[in-house]
Amino acid sequence: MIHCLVCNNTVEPFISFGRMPIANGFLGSEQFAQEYFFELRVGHCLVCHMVQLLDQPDREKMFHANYAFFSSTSTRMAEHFARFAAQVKRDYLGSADPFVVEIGSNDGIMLRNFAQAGIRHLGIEPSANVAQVAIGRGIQTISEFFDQELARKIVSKYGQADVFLGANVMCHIPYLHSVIAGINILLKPEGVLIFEDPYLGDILEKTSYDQIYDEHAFYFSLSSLEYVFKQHGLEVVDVIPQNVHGGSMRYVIAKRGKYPIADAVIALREKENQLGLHKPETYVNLRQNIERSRAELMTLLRQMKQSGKRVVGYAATSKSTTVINYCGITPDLVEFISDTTPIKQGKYSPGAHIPVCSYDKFSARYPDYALLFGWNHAEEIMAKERAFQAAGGKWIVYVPRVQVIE
Ligand code: DWN
Ligand code: SAH
Ligand code: ZN
Repeated sequence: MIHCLVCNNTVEPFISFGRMPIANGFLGSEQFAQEYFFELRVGHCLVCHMVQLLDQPDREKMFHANYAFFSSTSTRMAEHFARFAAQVKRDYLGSADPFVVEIGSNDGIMLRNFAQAGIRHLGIEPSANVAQVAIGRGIQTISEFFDQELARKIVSKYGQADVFLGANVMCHIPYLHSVIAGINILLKPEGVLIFEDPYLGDILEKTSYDQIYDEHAFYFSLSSLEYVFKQHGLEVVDVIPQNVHGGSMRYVIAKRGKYPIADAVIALREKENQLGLHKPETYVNLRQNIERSRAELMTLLRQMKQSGKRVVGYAATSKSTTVINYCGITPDLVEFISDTTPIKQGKYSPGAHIPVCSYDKFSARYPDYALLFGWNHAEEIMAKERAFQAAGGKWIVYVPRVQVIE
């Protein structure tokens, strides 16, 4: 029996993706023999309805001084976080000398907007290499894992915060209760927690199963989060859907009774009921959709190979590790993956060991098809790759369904 990370009741497994490597574990050939694997399994809690991983590698195996994801690789995401910061400044930083804390601040993509405005801020980023990039940009950052204990130390050194931020990080931390207890200690009585993560409703609607990988311990919905926050005397006061990372939700959380509850919260509760997020059959349905998606993608890739077409991967995302290893995509089907991140180039993809190459290799000799592993950045990527399409190149995408885009 597996116990829920949130409420300790029984979690019902609904899919296993099999043996998986670390999603961001790009590696050299000399490391192949020692590569780490675990079983990627997901379940749904029958009581609090939190969807979660059943096994997660130790945090130090995922977040360390060679972490491969640098947030600022997407210009659209930089714009998104500039808007996010501007809204926070407008709505929540009215006090005399406001203080903003962000966990998972990475290379400073969000906090740079506060640093540039001279606002007191602190980033908490355990992956030392990306934290160092932020520090180099003049963003105050400490390289540690956030939890309740660290929250106490921060308060004694810097005082309490007006706003506590997290983008694509809350869902990464299995010890959620310690994180929320820490946030409660850190926030001023009128302070707010604002965070965003991929939204479970979007994953179900789009079969975007590649959001499921080691770093993502949780797949949040409003209802599962309301269950958790209630236990800590907090409540969700607003929800704002975000058109990033394939469909995210931004949640605004405050101490109980401090802010009015927005109509959007009531509406989303109702929508989640209709979507059946609390029903086990919803997850059986997701599993069937995932299996269908795999079959269609593999049929397509095998057809390409048989007809002698060149297929190359575009963007060596964390998400691609799940797709590649679950579907069984091998270097004979996808020649290499083009990616703009220097630390990934010259290495091999986790598990399947498809070579990761610089962007130049893609543009020097366009393939017939580019398999878009960065489908969440489709707008940004397709806009800058018009020459590829003009030369007859076609895109393969698999979210929300497997299709070729000419
Ligand atoms: O939650 C997480 C999100 C925020 O970021 C983390 N757990 C890890 C990471 O997930 P991801 O790797 O799936 O993120 P992205 O933003 O979908 O992918 C970024 C990758 O795509 C980078 O390796 C850079 C590459 N890329 C590229 O080669 N050309 C990206 C763009 C926009 C491009 O034009
Ligand atoms: N906020 C950025 C980065 C998301 S990637 C963005 O949206 O682009 C997730 C980040 O969370 C990684 O940089 C990772 O090192 C960090 N992280 C993981 N566990 C953490 C913890 N316990 N406390 C703070 N940051 C954490
Ligand atoms: Zn539970």
